[in-house]
Amino acid sequence: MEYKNLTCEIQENIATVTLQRPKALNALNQEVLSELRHVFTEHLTREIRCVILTGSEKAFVAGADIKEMDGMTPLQSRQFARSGQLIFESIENFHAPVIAAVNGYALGGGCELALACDIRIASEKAKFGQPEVNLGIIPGFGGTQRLTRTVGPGKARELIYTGNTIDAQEAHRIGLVNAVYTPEELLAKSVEMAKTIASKAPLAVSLCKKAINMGSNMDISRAIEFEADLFAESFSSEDRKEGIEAFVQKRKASFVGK
Ligand code: CO8
Repeated sequence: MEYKNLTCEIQENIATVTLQRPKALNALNQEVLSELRHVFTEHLTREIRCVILTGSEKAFVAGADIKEMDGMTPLQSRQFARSGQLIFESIENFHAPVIAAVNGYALGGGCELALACDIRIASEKAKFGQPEVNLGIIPGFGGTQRLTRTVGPGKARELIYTGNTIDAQEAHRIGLVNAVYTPEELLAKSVEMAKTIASKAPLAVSLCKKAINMGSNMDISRAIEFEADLFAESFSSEDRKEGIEAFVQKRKASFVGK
């Protein structure tokens, strides 16, 4: 598929997906969403060990496309919300970690997209918010749930009810982002983290992601039992044999992802 609204560059086993609709601040219309779905579900293969998702020019994503939403019936808006939610779930459940390198505005659906990623790293210029109440609507791409699970209900309620925008430092303070860098450093620091992740046993990383994602929706006793199941799965891998042998032989492990 030829993408009109994003680019996807792959270097070794790290993919960088850049949203490229700068004239509309990378707002998510149906075409952008469909390209995002394609890249995560069909284009990127099992060889990929980490993905960096970022935006071109001054925005990460300024939200769902307000102009496109304007013409929708309530039923169409529900279908649009639902299809976006399923695409975000495919990012959340992608086999390898996804780092959101938030370069600028991450508002509404843009903040929700960043929340569907495993880790958020922000530029000093990034701005976050759920401004939907300014438009008479609510977050519809998972924001009421993922923001609450990420920063806790107190801060999530404040951001969602007021529609206020916060800067990168405040997003860092409340745990919405892991780190803040200058705009010039953002991608290099994201690649550095991606390379660290990509150097680890890929199946183990993938199972960690599954344990965290699925376990957080279970009660604690079921969740830790689920962790034991996945632990046994990692224990039966070739990479476990290699990792432990390499430790004993005092050499660097070479992982194959099996
Ligand atoms: N949708 C469509 N176009 C947009 C959007 C958007 N979300 N954001 C910006 N644009 C467009 C502008 O209309 C403008 O286009 P044009 O040049 O043709 O007039 C262009 O991008 C540049 O924007 P501005 O001139 O406004 O740039 P500024 O630097 O002055 O302002 C802001 C930047 C503050 C980010 C401002 O553009 C803004 O407030 N944007 C809207 C932010 C917003 O409200 N986002 C939430 C949208 S709702 C949402 O995301 C719901 C998600 C769930 C949907 C569920 C499915 C139904």
